[in-house]
Amino acid sequence: MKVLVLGGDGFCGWPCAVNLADAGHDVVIVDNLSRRKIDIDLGVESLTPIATIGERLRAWEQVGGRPMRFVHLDIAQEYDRLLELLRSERPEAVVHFAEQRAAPYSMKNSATKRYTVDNNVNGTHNLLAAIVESGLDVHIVHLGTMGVYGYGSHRGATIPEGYLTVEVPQPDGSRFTEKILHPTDPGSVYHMTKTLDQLLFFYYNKNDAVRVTDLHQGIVWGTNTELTDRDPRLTNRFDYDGDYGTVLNRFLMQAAIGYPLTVHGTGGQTRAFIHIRDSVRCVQLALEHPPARGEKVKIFNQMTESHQIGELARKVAALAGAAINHLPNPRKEALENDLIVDNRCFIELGLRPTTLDDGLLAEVVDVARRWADRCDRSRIPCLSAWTTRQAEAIRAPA
Ligand code: NAD
Ligand code: USQ
Repeated sequence: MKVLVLGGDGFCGWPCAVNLADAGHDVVIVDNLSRRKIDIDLGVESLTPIATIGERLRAWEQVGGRPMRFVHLDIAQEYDRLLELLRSERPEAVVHFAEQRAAPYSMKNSATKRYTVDNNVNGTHNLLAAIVESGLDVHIVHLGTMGVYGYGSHRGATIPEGYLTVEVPQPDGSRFTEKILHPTDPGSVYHMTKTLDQLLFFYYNKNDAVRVTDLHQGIVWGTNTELTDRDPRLTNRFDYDGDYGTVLNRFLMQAAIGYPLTVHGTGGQTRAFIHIRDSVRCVQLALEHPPARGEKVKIFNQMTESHQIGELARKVAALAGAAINHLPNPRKEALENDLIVDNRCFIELGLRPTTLDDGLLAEVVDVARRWADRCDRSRIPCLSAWTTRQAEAIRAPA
């Protein structure tokens, strides 16, 4: 099928695009390369050396991949070009990765908060409005986040796949049951934009019958897939800096260079995880199992394991002989939370998860140690604070 991959030059989008091309789909990558520009602005680089998008596409063809095309376009700012692209390409599906995805970056200052809201909410809304204006029946597969459910206490309850069945007591003592979108509880401006995306999908699905699958993805770890390993120019990015690096990949890189693992607070926070190989597979499964016209938004929890951050640090430390450092937490988040997640939809569609035990050591040795000399240690600390109180705590002498 013809698929537009919005944000297809990014960490999740690039391996997804090559996987879809390899599976025989006709892929057009759409990206404004803003992620590469943010690296330049922040003065950081991916731990792995990454080729330009032009080099990536040439390399993909040279290793025998089905050719992909690239369109440089800002989906949040260039509505008319986006509409024209939909009209000329007439895709059956659009995979939407094109958002500012780092919580710490979104909390740096009012400029990054405003940019994150403008970019993410406008981009998603432009896509929906353009699909309606084009008159096409396009299936949107959107990368959302597990963070929409929030990381307070769920009191031991299992988080369902998007919808919650509630019983509403009436004044006369009777009750009725209703299926509602799970209440949202964002923990950063970035996560808040994802909760707004959910409402946009809900509305356009109700009003215009736009077909949407929203993937509530956990933290993605790992770097490459079998396909991006085929040629060094296909290598995926690996973020380790305090703004864009996510916790498990940061711990792996820190262990590889002998930097004490940066656990925020007690490390009692529990989060959901998924390997990049499984993330790519899930997107393909979602594309190949679209909702029917008129069906409500499909929501899948795209995660395979939950772990407490402190436990994760101990696992990586034991594996690679690293020390652990408990730091003041720059984020305003619960000291501890429970996280029991229903992820049956993907398992029933045939996902066979890559577990931490399968993949951790290979990631430390093959990627983090291999590129250790490219790491700028001064960029490891997380300096983006959620409130002035957190900012004072991280600046206070140890
Ligand atoms: P990324 O920053 O590496 O990739 C995003 C891509 O989108 C970049 O190439 C960027 O240039 C592009 N982009 C951003 N705004 C754009 C715009 N207005 N127009 C066109 N292109 C634009 O991020 P990622 O890690 O690949 O994440 C992709 C998606 O998956 C995001 O929506 C993110 O919220 C979601 N997600 C990521 C993770 C994770 O751990 N990385 C976990 C859960 C969900
Ligand atoms: N943390 C540490 N030490 C670090 C970095 C992070 O203890 O060095 C802690 C944080 O305080 C937090 C947890 O680890 O409690 C997760 O942080 P993270 O940066 O790995 O993940 P997060 O900010 O939640 O964001 C990432 C992606 C985002 C995606 C989200 C999925 O950047 O795009 O939406 O994971 S989820 O976490 O399920 O909401």
